[in-house]
Amino acid sequence: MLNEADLRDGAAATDAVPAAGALDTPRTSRRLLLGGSIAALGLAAGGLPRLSMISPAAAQGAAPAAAPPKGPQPFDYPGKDKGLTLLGDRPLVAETPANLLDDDTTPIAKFFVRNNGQIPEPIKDVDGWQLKIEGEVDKPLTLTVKELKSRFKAHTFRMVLECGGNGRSFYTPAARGNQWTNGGAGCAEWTGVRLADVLKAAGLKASAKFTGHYGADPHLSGDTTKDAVSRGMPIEKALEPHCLIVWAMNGEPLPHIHGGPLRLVVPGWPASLSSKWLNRILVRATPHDGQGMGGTSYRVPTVPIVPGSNVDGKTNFADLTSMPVRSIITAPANGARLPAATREVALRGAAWAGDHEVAKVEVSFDAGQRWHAMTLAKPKNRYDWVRWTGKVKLPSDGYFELWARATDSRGVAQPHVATNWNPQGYGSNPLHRIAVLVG
Ligand SMILES: Nc1nc2c(c(=O)[nH]1)N[C@H]1C(S)=C(S)[C@@H](COP(=O)(O)O)O[C@H]1N2
Ligand SMILES: [Mo]
Repeated sequence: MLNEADLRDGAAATDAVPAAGALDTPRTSRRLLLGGSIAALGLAAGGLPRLSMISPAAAQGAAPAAAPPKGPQPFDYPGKDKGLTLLGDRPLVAETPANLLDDDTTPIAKFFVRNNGQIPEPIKDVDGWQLKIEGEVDKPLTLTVKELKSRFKAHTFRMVLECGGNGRSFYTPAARGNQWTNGGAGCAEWTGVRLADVLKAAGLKASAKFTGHYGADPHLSGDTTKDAVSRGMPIEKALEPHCLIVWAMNGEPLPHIHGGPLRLVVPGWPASLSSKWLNRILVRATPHDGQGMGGTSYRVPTVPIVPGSNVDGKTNFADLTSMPVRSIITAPANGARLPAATREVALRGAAWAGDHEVAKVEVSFDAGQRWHAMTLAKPKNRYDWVRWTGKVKLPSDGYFELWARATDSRGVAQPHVATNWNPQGYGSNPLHRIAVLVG
């Protein structure tokens, strides 16, 4: 039963440190460094990443303090941009700061990394890598990458891949898991064959209602009886023409860290469905029960719960399917200092909306009192993100926050604060906020 104490506990938990095991997260650094001005807005501090880039002291010309005691850790990995933020090293997880998502197509070097288990040994015989299709099919198949390439038609689509937990750090109280800001997403050109074509080649039985996906990465503990992650979806989603089994990313062989030789790309839904190092698809009559299915994993309340509640997800919870609408400002960067007397500020960004389309993107420089429409570019194909551009005209020099808000094709906009709190923090999409200082 709900009582006042529950509510107070929830509020008190606001300052809880992130889940054990997480490194120093952006959330932590925000808590240490945010000034009073953000609190005065009455919004969760989590809404504004790394505002500390403009501290009052720095603005007054004081030398910036030596490295803050805690803060985002740079990501040092072969082929990856050092500007990515390390969220955890066991398993290896890194997100892309919004200003590094300024390319129309996210370069591999800037693409976020999320692992649940250990990273498998590099694979030498890429063409010989095998994928099994089993379960509720007439003819179970074992296909090598070479056979996939020769037997089926290849397609290339530019599509967003987004972690189900993207935006998690904006929840109050903190939800369990990697404290993503908005950087658990990227948009790449994926080349491969349609999952539907491969499933049809195996022959779906009338009982084929769900899939279960398996990859070759060992469980974090090394326990060989467990999978690192193994998620699945309804067959209708699997049969969508944009669901691909891919071997190339941005025209290059799929990098090992992104699941090469072979991965699934299930666009619009949590990226945990997009199995890396893909070696088996099980077609099922019943919902999949692998690692990462059930309970509070990738599941959200169908009846909103009190933030901070300790629930098991067994009742009034459903799998997160379409990701919610989200926009990001990719230029200027949060913390940018613009020359004195700058009035017109050119903005660039991206927006996407899971299974839906982006209908509009607006920006406010006065904390949402007035909104200004941005211009949307045409996406290349379904599930591509929308790149947007526009300007705002600032009234004076000084400190401004720029807020971006996207609305999807159903008329659902990003909320001002993360909503529908759940224990593992899925589906958090408050509007994106950056700060700039003019003069
Ligand atoms: N085999 C395997 N596939 C996986 C994962 C994993 O841990 N193992 N993580 C999933 C999750 S939770 C995400 S968000 C995406 C991340 O893909 P990326 O590392 O290529 O960005 O991969 C998904 N596929
Ligand atoms: Mo994820």
